[in-house]
Amino acid sequence: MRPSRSHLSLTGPFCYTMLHKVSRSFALVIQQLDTDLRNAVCIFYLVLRALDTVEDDTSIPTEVKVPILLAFHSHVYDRDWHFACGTNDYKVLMDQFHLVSTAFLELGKGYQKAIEDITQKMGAGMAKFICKEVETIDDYDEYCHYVAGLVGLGLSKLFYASGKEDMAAEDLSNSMGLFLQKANIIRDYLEDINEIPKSRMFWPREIWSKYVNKLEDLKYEENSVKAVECLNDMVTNALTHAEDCFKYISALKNPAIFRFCAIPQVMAIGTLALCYNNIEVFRGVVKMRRGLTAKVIDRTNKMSDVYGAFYDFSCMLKSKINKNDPNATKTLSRINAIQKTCIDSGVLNRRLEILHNPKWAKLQFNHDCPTFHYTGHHFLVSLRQPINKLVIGGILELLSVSMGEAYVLIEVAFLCLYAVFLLDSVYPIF
Ligand code: D61
Ligand code: MG
Repeated sequence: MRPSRSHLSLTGPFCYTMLHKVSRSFALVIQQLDTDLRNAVCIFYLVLRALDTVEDDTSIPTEVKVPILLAFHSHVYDRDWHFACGTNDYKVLMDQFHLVSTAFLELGKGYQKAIEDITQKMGAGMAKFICKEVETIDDYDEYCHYVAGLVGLGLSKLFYASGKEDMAAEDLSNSMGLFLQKANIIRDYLEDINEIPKSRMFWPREIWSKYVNKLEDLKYEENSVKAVECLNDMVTNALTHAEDCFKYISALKNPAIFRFCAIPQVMAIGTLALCYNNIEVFRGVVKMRRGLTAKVIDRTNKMSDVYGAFYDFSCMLKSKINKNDPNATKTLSRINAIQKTCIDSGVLNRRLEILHNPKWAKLQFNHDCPTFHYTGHHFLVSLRQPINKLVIGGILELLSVSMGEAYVLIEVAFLCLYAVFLLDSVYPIF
């Protein structure tokens, strides 16, 4: 008999190449897990991505699609099963699906069972929502549970099966997925509404109907004010999951698993901060820049980094709240709750001491900018490294300022630097 590893060594290169092609963000974090768990998570990803390719292909008729979604969990055991759909790299994944099944069959039985179970539940949930719209906020949470909360549950099972982690609570695992999925659904409004041949709608009617008559009306220029208010309502809804994410992440023991879980969550709060009050969500693609993404990946290693990043991103979000927004109070109270958790953790003490030093009071600039309000304070909070082009670029992007407005920020940056010399400060970031 051949040793079980030999198959994986044949299909392994395909699976990792495929992973890089179909996942812009997850390939990097999956890659840094330890071997055995890395293979399981990679196959888990590819199986679910294939299932999602079926769900996402709006050209497949419902009566064809639903049975495939329902039976998908059994297709992973069948090396000959094949269904052509999707486009570009997703099409290659579907065409070559037998290589994914082959790799799946090489995994340990514990991993296989966990993947099968989640695939079955996700397929059933997706099938349910093929014929049903996301009406209420409960529907929205239910849909997000199927497509992302279940991934959180499955990953917790895989971590436990690897012997590296304790079993996490189900509701916390679910929240990990909901926070990521909601950030995606918010950011992808335009892409989903413009989907051909049929638009895809995940924003719940219970939220958008407060602002417009049809979800697609949000993209028209004459509804800009309502669109941004609706967007802010959606972001406020997503923020409720942040605290469960802290609980989940802080209980992790293995450093590689920690990074794997923490990095996407930091990116999600970054995406929410970027999208908040930003009309560009309805005009084109709003994404964190590569440089900022690279920094998040590089600097998310321990719990204090997570609290620090959530604190910084929520400061930026807070600085964008317009007091005339119908949900301003609600958004502010959710931000304050997140910041309180970060502060109460105790790991930010050194930073806060420095920031609350009275000498910084002199740096409370209040520039009237058309798209946002900020103070020198917020600006300082976000600087953890020496000022350089990347940092300034990242901050401009996060605050969604155009180059035309940038000079104000750059001026503030230099004033801050100047003040540091004047006041002979030892602020550790400089
Ligand atoms: C820790 C670390 C990663 C986590 C986690 C906890 C909990 C949940 C998740 C990742 C899942 C988050 C999904 C958020 C992104 N949304 C999508 O990709 C949508 O598809 C959902 C169905 C397929 C899910 C596939 C998946 C995703 C991430 C994984 C994974 C499986 C397995 C392991 C690790 C991460 C979205 O896709 C379209 C697109 O954005 O391209 C959609 O169709 O709505
Ligand atoms: Mg999908």
